[in-house]
Amino acid sequence: MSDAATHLGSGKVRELYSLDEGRLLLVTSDRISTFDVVLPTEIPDKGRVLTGLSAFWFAQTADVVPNHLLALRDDGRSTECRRLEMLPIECVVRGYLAGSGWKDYTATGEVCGRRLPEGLVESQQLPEPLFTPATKAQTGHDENIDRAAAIELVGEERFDEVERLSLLLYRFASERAAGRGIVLADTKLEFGVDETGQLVLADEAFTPDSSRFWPAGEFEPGRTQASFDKQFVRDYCESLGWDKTYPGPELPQDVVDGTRARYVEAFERLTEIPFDDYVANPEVVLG
Ligand code: PZK
Repeated sequence: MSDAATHLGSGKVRELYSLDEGRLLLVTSDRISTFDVVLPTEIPDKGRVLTGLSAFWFAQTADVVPNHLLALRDDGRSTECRRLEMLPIECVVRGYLAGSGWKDYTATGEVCGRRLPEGLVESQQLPEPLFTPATKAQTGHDENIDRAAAIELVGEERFDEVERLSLLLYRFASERAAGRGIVLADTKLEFGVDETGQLVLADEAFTPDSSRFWPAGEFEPGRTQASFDKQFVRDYCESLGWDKTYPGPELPQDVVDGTRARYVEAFERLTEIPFDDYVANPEVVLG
């Protein structure tokens, strides 16, 4: 890292630094969270998998929308990014009914002010992908908001633009994932605006931390789906009867190894690049 870098902030598993006036450094750790708690045990290479996948999707979608990626560092876990003015909404797209979308639907029959058909079951594929924006909560959970509330935050023109781009990006990534045995149930995208007023895709894109990845072979509507990446961790935590408050449990070696293998498998299925090739030269994901 540049010795002049100053720490700007921390996500649950990532750190953000300032490199200079126009550039940031985003570092993705090997930390893992489950049930919203960061665990004391790391998953080796998880940060590299997430960084490599994100860079892969940025490269694949560069003709759909410009993105913030400037450079992928040799460590495979840090990226230099353009510094943007971030929009104050999370751009969520849901192709399937899970998480807060399912919860809101069972309570109201709606998600983000959009009425859905009656009788849908948990994890069911929606008639078409839905753009379901949310506010960015500083602490606690993001709150789903309707079109009018999102327009209050970003303006109607920007709203229409991020809705169109988010749906295009989701369709692109979910089609590729489906062909490789992964259901991309939903995803969270973040956009910023550059000095010329252009919309730019930022943050991470189509990683298992920003999206729900489900193994297609086990998909079965009417129940909660297994997570492609975190299921061993969840099952182990459930087996302990842990109350899901801080601090979380240490993970045993077999859970660590199995989970690492699932992250690497997701990387290799989606990119069709051997993970060892990425470690040797991260730029292989840039095409
Ligand atoms: C930015 N975050 C969230 C991510 C954290 C926090 N290109 C950009 N320009 C300006 N700001 C951001 C970005 C990006 N990406 C992203 N907060 C600000 C975040 C990772 C770690 F601590």
